[in-house]
Order: sequence, then structure tokens, then C-alpha cells
Amino acid sequence: MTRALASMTTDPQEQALRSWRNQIDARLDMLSRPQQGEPDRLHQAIRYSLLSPGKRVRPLLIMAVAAHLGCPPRRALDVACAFEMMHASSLIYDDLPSMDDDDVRRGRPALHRKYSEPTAILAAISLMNRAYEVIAHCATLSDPQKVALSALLAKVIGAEGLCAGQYADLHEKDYYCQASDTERMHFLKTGILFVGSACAGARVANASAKEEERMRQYAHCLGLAFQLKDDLSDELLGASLKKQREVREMLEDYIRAARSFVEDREDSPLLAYLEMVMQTRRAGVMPTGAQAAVEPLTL
Ligand code: GRG
Repeated sequence: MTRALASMTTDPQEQALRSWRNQIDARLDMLSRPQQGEPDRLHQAIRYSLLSPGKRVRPLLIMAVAAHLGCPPRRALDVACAFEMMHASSLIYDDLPSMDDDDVRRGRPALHRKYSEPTAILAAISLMNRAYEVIAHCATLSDPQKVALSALLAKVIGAEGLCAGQYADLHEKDYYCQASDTERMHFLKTGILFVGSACAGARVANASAKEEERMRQYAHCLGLAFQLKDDLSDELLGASLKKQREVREMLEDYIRAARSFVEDREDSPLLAYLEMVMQTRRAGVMPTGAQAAVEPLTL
């Protein structure tokens, strides 16, 4: 039977995902309140963006990886929220007129449209800093873990990570000659935060290097499948049936590959997570033609 996060599910792993999602939403709410008093306009803007209805796939991955590795997922909750804050920040920047110039995000006016551009920029900066602050104050982490997780997050976001992907998308993509250039840009814009989230879950769980590498590979395949179902989906409209079949096969290859890293544990939440992510993406995909030729960064 196909797993789905249907409201009446009895599958324990699906129920776990649902419960973690609720925990993430509640904790994000708490962590984004001002220390005293009612939210001022800047806090309102931060919360408008952070608490809007996203899928929470990155924080869920962190908690699912921790649980897969035998760590109580509650221990990963604040790190999961920190990564979601960073993701929310990146969405605000991405929507700005000088970047992707989008008016709508998650079905609502983009933050700079709802408030103003300066408010959106300040909210994005606040969210980035709050993410590091949350890790620094996380009671379930040792000091070495806090350092390792902050360094990981900084690397994922910085000039060799998300920012590099965004830069390439804005300034370089017109000059791409090879499919591998496009794949690298997509990996840096999207896949890297999945890989970083999996590594973060492994580090919260104090996993061995070998276990972390397995989680990284799982997330790498997952990220590729996620991209296929999203970034390139529009391109598939109007494509030939043969092309569509090729794309579906490629997508199934990525999903199969991701599953192979965790299916030795039949009860792994990462199996239910994989299906949930694939079911919540938009259908319709288009490959660049290159296989998973992206060399992920060492995180
Ligand atoms: C300094 C944080 C920071 C970022 C600067 C602007 C920028 C660099 C990067 C933008 C990267 C970006 C927005 C990539 C798109 C990634 C993507 C697939 C977003 C959609 O993710 P979903 O589908 O969305 O998980 P929800 O709304 O469910 O969270």
C-alpha cells in the first residue's frame, strides 16, 4: 500500500513524521517570538515568513535522520528549526526584486510585497542570525556539536553553497554549455540544504563518519529527485511522451538509489519520509540529460 500522510494513518513512521511536523511548527512559533511583549513590525514580518505554510521537509529530514540513527528526535528539534529559519531566510532573499523578483510565496504575497523591501531584508538577516543563536543555546547539544553544526550550516549557506548556487543562477546560467553546469547550480541551490540537513541529523546523533556518509548519500539522491520534480517541472509541459518516460525513469532511479541507503532498516522513518517528500512535490519533471554527475561538497 502506498504510504501517504493521510490524516487517519496508522503507520507508526507516518505518525512520527506528523508528530515531528507539529513539534517543528510549535517550536518555530516559540523561537520566533520577541523576548518580551508583543511582536513589533519586524517580528511580525519574520513570523509571517517563517510560520507560513511550508512543507518543513528540511527540518523533518534532520529529525528523521536522528531517529534513524537511534537518537531521540526531540534532541534534534532546535537544530531542525535553525535549518528551517535559514531556508525561510533564503526564500525571502530569493523573492526580492534584485533576485528572482517574485510577488508570491507559499500562496501569499512575498514578504517584500506584504511589508517593504527594507523590512524583508532585515527579516532575512534576523532569521539567519537567529538560526545560529538557536544552535548556540541548544540545551541538547554539547559545545563541540554546536561548533560543528554552526560550521556546517555556514558552509552550506555560504559562498561555496547556497549563495554560490544563487550567484550562478543569476549571473552564469546564460553561459552554461554543459548539462553538468546546470546540475551543479541546481545542487547548490537546492540539494545542498538536503545534504546539509542529513549531515546535521547525523551530527546531532553523534554518528560515525561511515553512518554520516550513508545519510549524505541518501540525501544527495533525495535532493536530485526533489529537484527533478520541482525546478524543471515546467519544462516538461509539452515534452514528448518518450521524454516524459525517460524523466520518470530517471526519477525512479534516484528514489531507488535513496532507498538503498536505508532499506536495511524496514522501520526506518527515512523510508516514510522519502515517500512523503515525493508525494508532496508537484508532478512533472525534466532532466538535463546528465546523470547525477554533481560532486557534492565535503561538509
Ligand atoms: C543567505 C540564507 C541566504 C541565502 C542567500 C537567495 C539565496 C542565497 C539562495 C536562494 C536559494 C533558493 C531559494 C533556492 C530554491 C530552493 C527551493 C527548492 C525552495 C522551495 O523549497 P520547498 O519546496 O518550499 O521545500 P517550502 O515552501 O515548502 O518550504
